Amino acid sequence: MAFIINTAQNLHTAARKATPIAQISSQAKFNLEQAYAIQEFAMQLRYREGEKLVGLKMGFTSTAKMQQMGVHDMIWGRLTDAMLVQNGGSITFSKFIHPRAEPEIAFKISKEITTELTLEECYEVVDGIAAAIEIIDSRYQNFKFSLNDVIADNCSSAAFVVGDWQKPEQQISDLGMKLLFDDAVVAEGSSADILGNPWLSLQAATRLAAQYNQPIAAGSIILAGAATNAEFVKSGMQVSATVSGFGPVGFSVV
Ligand code: OOG
Ligand code: MG
Repeated sequence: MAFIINTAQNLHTAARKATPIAQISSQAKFNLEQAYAIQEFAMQLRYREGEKLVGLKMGFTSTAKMQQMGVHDMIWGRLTDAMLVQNGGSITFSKFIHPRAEPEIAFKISKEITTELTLEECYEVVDGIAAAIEIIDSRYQNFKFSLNDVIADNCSSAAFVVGDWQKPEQQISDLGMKLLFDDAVVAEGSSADILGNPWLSLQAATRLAAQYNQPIAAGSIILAGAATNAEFVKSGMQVSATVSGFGPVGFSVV
């Protein structure tokens, strides 16, 4: 238990001070269950400082991301109100260690979810879909980690921006997705790269949330995972993403 508490505290401090730490797995052996326990404990530290859980994010749901980061499995993390950046707003570069942006799709949940849902049941609990950008910022030096390291670090979650919500009427299984820095496309993919269909990522989120006793409240936001590589942002930049058929989403880095 001391290992879990100390590690959670170190990760929390690293995030607050924007100062990276060494990979945990280079110093200690720990398993997947312990990794999620560290994540949960570190979240308790955020909640104690007043942050509120507003949703969940899925990670490594595309092969592009798995290959970029050298990992082999899906992961999930927690999003708080303090991470939510207004669409068109800004992030302060100095509050991050080495932030990267990635284009995503977000779901808005209309009813509390406490059990694993089927794909058909997922359609019944979503009342909005939007283009989104996730800003990830590993608390580990050089953005290097094992699967358990990144889980413990709340899956590198740091900030996210969501575009205008649209009713979940259109097909989203094969939409063009782009990430742009100052109007130049820096990464491009398709929503089909997200497990073949982003709805399957939401379904996986319900399975994992149920398995880890994390209810998904009505009003929660679920990020389905990036369709492309994540790219490093710099201060002074305008970052945006497009998902065809959806409204634009973007922010500036100051
Ligand atoms: C972990 C987060 C992965 C995604 O969308 O695949 C993730 C990382 O790459 O640091 O958010
Ligand atoms: Mg992501």
